[in-house]
Amino acid sequence: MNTAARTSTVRAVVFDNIVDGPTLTELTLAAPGPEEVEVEIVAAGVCGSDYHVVAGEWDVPHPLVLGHEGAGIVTAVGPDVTTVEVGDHVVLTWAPRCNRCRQCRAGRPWQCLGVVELIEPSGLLYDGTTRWSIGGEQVYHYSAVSSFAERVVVPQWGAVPIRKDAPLDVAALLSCGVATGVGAVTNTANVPKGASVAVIGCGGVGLSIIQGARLVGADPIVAVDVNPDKLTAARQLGATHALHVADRDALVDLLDIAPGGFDYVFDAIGRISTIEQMIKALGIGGTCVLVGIPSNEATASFDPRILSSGSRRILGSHYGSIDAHLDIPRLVDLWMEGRLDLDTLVSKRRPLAEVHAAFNDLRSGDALRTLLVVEH
Ligand code: COD
Ligand code: ZN
Ligand code: ZN
Repeated sequence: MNTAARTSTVRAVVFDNIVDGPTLTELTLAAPGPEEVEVEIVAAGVCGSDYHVVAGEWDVPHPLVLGHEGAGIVTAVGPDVTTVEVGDHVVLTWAPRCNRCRQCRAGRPWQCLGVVELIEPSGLLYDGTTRWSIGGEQVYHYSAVSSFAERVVVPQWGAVPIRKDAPLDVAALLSCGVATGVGAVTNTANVPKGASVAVIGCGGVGLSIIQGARLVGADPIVAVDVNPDKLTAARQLGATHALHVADRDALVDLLDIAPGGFDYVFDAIGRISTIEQMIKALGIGGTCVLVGIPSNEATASFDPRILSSGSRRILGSHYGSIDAHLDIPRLVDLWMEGRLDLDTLVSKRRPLAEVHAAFNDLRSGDALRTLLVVEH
């Protein structure tokens, strides 16, 4: 049933330029169109890609409403919606499959071409328009999520229904960082029990890789970071070894722990010099999984013979190769069973009005994850 008929006024965090920075503003939100749903946001996680935008490092259509991690409750549905109903609890995903493209048809919705070719570059929804405006001027969506807001309109496949007994504030973390990290282990690399694993970079994504490695029974699980606080969290979440690499060569220490090299190494930084070290840390038959995205035009070098002569592999992992509608509810179950720890990842909770402080938490490395909790 189509429950949508109205346009409403909503407070949301808008970003236009680095001088003004992110600003909490009143906007007009149009009703959901065909195959779209309206969601009242309970909480939004502040993740690295939001920071790249406000730091002026990524050029995206603007002004835009920030945020790409969030969870909430469906408040209205547009025509032809088949996936959710009003009242459903949902986790938002920035990969709202089009169900039509070659990647979707091949069962790879995390690589949906509709998202890559239309949603991300245009800042619009699938019909080529935006639901956001201020005084008649259009404001863009961010990856069809824009979760730093009281309410949003998203494509129906951008709202993943989850069980209603799961706390919706913490569930917001499942939108991006946790799914990206755990999925890199369970889906992209399919790490088997007993495999040796090293993870370089223990932010929200790297810590989720560590949790994924613990869930599949990897051993040892070596966490590598420059920040000792991140290593403390890594130990808590399943790392068997922690390497602080402030002024040392991680490679030497890594090979002390696994003299023949590792079965799996994960990069969760996107830094060329560490990626090159990780490739050198691979054992025979080992796999290097690249999760971080380096800066534009960066290139890495490696000796190609180590791949062919030792059956080594380099894999790219985008959004943990997850099918959001299958894997996010599974992650919720693991969390509710006490097997996946999300609460340790939440360092701070702030209202939308403290969005500047929330970005400072991310920039300074003081917080694992800050949740923006929306007061209704
Ligand atoms: N050696 C070891 N650790 C380091 C080094 C170094 N030289 N430099 C930085 N680190 C550590 C930092 O101390 C920090 O703990 C960690 O690396 C990076 O973590 P965060 O908190 O800055 O970032 P995350 O975990 O939220 O995200 C990391 C990514 C690499 C995944 C992210 O930056 C990225 O590239 N995102 C794009 C890819 C992606 O999947 N995006 C999905 C949407 S966000
Ligand atoms: Zn993210
Ligand atoms: Zn598609």
